[in-house]
Amino acid sequence: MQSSVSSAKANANIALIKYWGKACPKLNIPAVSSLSMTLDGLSTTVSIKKSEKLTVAINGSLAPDPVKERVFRFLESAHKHYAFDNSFTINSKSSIPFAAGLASSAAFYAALACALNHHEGWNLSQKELSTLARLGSASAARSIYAGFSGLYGTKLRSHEQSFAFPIHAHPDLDLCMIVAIVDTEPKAISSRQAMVISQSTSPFFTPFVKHQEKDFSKALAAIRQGSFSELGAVMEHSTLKMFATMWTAQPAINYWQQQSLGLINLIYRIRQEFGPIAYFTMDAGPQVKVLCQAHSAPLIEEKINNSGLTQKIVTMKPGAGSTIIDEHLL
Ligand code: 2P0
Repeated sequence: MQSSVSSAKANANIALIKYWGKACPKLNIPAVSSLSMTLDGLSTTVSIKKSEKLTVAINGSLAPDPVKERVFRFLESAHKHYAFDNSFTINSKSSIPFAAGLASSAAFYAALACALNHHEGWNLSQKELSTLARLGSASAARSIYAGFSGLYGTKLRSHEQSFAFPIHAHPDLDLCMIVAIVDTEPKAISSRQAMVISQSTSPFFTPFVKHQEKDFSKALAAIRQGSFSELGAVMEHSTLKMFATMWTAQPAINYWQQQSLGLINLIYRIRQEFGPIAYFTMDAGPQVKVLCQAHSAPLIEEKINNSGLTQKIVTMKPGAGSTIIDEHLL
């Protein structure tokens, strides 16, 4: 008998207010609330079907053991909340470079959660789906939703309470994210490991957590009210506080490259010359992401292209949430 296949697609998201550290590693509950933009154009498709034992393939090749092990742990964890036979063949295809700070795990686990829900006929709401995706990768909870979304972390320690929710952006914002690719080699240290080291050794981690709710509320209000410069300013502030916890960890963690700093200085120069039209953020990798409004994008793209600091740039609008598709990889 042939087993049925379920497939889903999800877009990556970039945090404007950063998730860093865990309140509960077992349930993968973030130490802080975070907020992000789901991107149109960096996507992952996942197909699943039942099998005797777990196999995981990414872009046509069997996944390395640590990746497969992590999928196995996600399925075990999901099994504690939903009854199902958790052995699958999983194939995925992605346009996102793996482990380069471009949210490849967010898109993967959002798509996997969505496919699993469909395959098992659980009929989960988007809110429930976000908690399921969070068990795989906390940032994946945010990729369930289109456009902008928030994810509750903080001291809430129950699986059901750490969920993502959609944020309705003011139409005047018309935001774009310019992703400036500096280097797509996989990172030397995973964000999961880097979080543990920052949380357990940086003297700046506690202040980072303490200030997060204020940043989160500020960003939420700025998105709803359409205040671009307030959103950009608090995004940069959140980004730099997250990196402060990495640089002051023991051992110190650094994802930045020379070009990353060059691009950040370029953004400062653009603001000096043209006013508050561009703000940067970065994640666990050297790429620089620039938040701007659609009408300013061509000017900023030109400045970045002329800097000679990037391999390529991709400009993205807010994208769709995770969804079931008919294009199967199995
Ligand atoms: C974020 N990052 O908010 C932050 C900012 C990277 C820097 O979420 O351990 O892959 O799987 O929950 O979600 C990357 O970490 O970590 C991340 P896990 P995840 O987007």
